[in-house]
Amino acid sequence: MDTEWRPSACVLCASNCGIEIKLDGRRFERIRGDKAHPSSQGYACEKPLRLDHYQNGVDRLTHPLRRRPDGTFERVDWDTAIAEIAARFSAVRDAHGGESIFYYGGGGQGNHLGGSYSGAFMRALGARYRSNALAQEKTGLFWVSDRMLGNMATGDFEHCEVALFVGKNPWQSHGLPRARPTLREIARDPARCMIVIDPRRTETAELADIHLRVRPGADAWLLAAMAAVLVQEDLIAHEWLAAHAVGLEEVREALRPVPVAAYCETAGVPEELVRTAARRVAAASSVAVFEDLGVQMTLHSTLNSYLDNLLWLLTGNFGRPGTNNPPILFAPFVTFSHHGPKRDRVSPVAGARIISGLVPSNVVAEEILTDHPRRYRAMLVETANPAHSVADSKRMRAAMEALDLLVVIDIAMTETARLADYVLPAPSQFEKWEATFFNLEAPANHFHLRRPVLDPPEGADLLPEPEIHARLCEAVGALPADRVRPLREAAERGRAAFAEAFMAAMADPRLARVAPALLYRTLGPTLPGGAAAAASLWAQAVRVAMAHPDAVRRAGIDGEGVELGDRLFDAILDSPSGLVFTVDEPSDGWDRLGTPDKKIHLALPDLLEELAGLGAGPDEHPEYPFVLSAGERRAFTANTIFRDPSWRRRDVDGMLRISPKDAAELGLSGGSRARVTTRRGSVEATVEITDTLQAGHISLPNGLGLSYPGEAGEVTTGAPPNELTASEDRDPYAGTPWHKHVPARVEALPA
Ligand SMILES: Nc1nc2c(c(=O)[nH]1)N[C@H]1C(S)=C(S)[C@@H](COP(=O)(O)OP(=O)(O)OC[C@H]3O[C@@H](n4cnc5c(=O)[nH]c(N)nc54)[C@H](O)[C@@H]3O)O[C@H]1N2
Ligand SMILES: Nc1nc2c(c(=O)[nH]1)N[C@H]1C(S)=C(S)[C@@H](COP(=O)(O)OP(=O)(O)OC[C@H]3O[C@@H](n4cnc5c(=O)[nH]c(N)nc54)[C@H](O)[C@@H]3O)O[C@H]1N2
Ligand code: SF4
Ligand SMILES: [Mo]
Repeated sequence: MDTEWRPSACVLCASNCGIEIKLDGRRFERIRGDKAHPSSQGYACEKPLRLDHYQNGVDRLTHPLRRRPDGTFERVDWDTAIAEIAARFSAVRDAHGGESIFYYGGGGQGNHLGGSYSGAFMRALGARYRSNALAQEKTGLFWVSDRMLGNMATGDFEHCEVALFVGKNPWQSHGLPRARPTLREIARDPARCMIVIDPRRTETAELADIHLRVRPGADAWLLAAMAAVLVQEDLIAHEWLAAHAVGLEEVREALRPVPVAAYCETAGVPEELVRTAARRVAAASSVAVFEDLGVQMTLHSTLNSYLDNLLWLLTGNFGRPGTNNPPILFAPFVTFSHHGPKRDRVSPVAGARIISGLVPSNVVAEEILTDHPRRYRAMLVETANPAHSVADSKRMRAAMEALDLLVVIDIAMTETARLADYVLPAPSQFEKWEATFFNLEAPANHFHLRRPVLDPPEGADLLPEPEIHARLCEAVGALPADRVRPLREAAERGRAAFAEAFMAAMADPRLARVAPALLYRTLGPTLPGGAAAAASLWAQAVRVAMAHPDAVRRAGIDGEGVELGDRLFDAILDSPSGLVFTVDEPSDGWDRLGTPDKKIHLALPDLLEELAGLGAGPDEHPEYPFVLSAGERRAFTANTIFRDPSWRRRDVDGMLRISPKDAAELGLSGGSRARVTTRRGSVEATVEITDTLQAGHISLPNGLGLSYPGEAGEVTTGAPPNELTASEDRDPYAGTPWHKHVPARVEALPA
């Protein structure tokens, strides 16, 4: 056995904890947290111990595949695949315009390096529209934060006095550094306080000082009541707001008439507890907030995000340690443009609002299944499984089948890959250079460029994503050899010569649009240890150094201008466990407000109007008496990153959770089978009776219902949640789905 511990990172959630891996041949023999990782510092939960099921899954792709007319796949070589794909995308562009080519994905939980190259090929084709999973969870919050702050903010849970989790269960889903020790520290300290808003008594709620056990879907009423308590009891940070915010009067006017007692009743939470929570937030020296899918995927989700932001802004919890601060993103995976010229874009068919460059996932099928002249005709999917993960799988499958061309880049034979005309196989995240762009920490932020841990399997014919995109660019003539050569030569002469030549080349828009691929082909080959895939990071390092030179120097990197960026880039190449790349001064967050007047804009008229019009409560559906949360994070879920069901030690087929009262009424016992039916479809599941759920609320986990080769052929384990969801069930502003609020009924099945 190999005795070497190889540094890498866990790829199962956005925390991307540093890990070390010991190999036995190609098998992951042992895995432990990497103490040298600047963010996780040796912490890891139990899930990465099972990463071998990702790395060595039996449905890994080994060769490029092309669909035959009869629907089966045949192997083709890369030259054929690239040439045919380039020709077919070009034909779609010639016939219908580049705008008819759609891109979905670009990064899962831990792999964003490959996606940083995809824009080159898409821009070369003239494609303009894209989407990914962020457009079914975070875009409502992004839109609100963009308008209020011109940026986003992340909570500092290490230093906060009060931690507020809204529809977020970090004990299971993580998302903050060293989640479990951090939660335990807050729970243990009598001077600190944890407030959880969740209909379920989650593992996090068990640790909380205050659990506001909201009725599913009634967060808007609860959050409105909390914000109203701040205004009506005059608990707001007057001086701070006078110095830093505009629009306070409109907000106070909207919150003054809110009937707190009635709204608490609608929300199903005792009024006194709501007041206690609001007063605790107001009294704290610092409050950090994390809102997640529980409010982002339910009714009024964009309004929820707005009210949630108001809670911490009205109490002055921004721009200090322990509060909420805008992180310096190393490679921005989200852009904020509301206060700039690129605002107010909409999708071509449905006219849906494009937020942070993303078309809502829920409208993609609608934008294809139509005879509208501007419909999407071709699609490139990379590191995503939309046929499974987007609402309304049936409709999504029909849409993908209706395309003239579907190309999928993945490592495994997914539900989406099965529908493709071409499937392009990439090495796993442990077989290539990779990085996460989910660097969301402040005041100190980190970046981790991961090295390959092992080679791709012998005999497999795989290409990393940057190489695929560069070849596709070349095949459509977007990387002319006579323009590449001089830059390549400059790179050989050294970084200073390269920087100068590259900046000059960027004046040519045809080269600028393929900049990542150009970097890969020119700077890439000169990087040490085969790190060509890191080339796009050079441009990001230079950008960060130019925009935030003091923060970079505080992280211990010296220099000025481009040279500072160069040194940062070299430090990244030289830090196999990651490094801190920026350190803020406490007040730096204010400089990063993207509003033109550098003030916080409190009043959003359209959302204040929605607030004023909140009805008597979430609608009831007599035929569907339950609210189903379709996609709960549990100990044994990890999106669709693990396809092999045997990675689950417990909850193997993802049980249907239901309250004791409902189970008794329906004649269900633990371990029995039940059918869940919604307006869109029906699935069967094994029952788990638990008093952590309130009556009327049921839940199924996310990521289940994948098919995987078993001894006797393909086996599908558990219920695919999006067989139950409908694409029109979405937020009116952001188009984000109501996965946490699917009207459903349940029946017992015979044993
Ligand atoms: N174990 C595990 N961890 C993961 C993932 C995974 O698949 N498995 N996926 C990762 C990803 S992609 C993401 S986006 C995050 C998501 O992380 P979370 O958002 O924390 O995950 P969920 O369990 O989907 O939803 C959070 C909570 O919302 C609650 N909820 C349901 N309905 C409502 C409601 O009406 N109001 C309120 N306030 N709460 C409600 C649920 O009870 C649940 O506890 O997790 C990441 N981490
Ligand atoms: N009903 C319901 N639906 C949901 C949710 C829910 O709670 N309920 N949650 C939503 C959320 S928050 C999210 S984030 C999405 C997640 O859904 P998706 O965005 O579709 O992504 P994943 O399920 O994470 O799948 C990642 C894909 O990347 C592939 N992959 C892994 N490594 C590599 C690599 O190195 N290169 C390439 N090219 N591919 C690779 C995997 O094989 C897998 O196919 O699901 C959403 N869908
Ligand atoms: S917290 Fe997330 S990234 Fe860290 S080890 Fe667990 S699943 Fe992996
Ligand atoms: Mo997600």
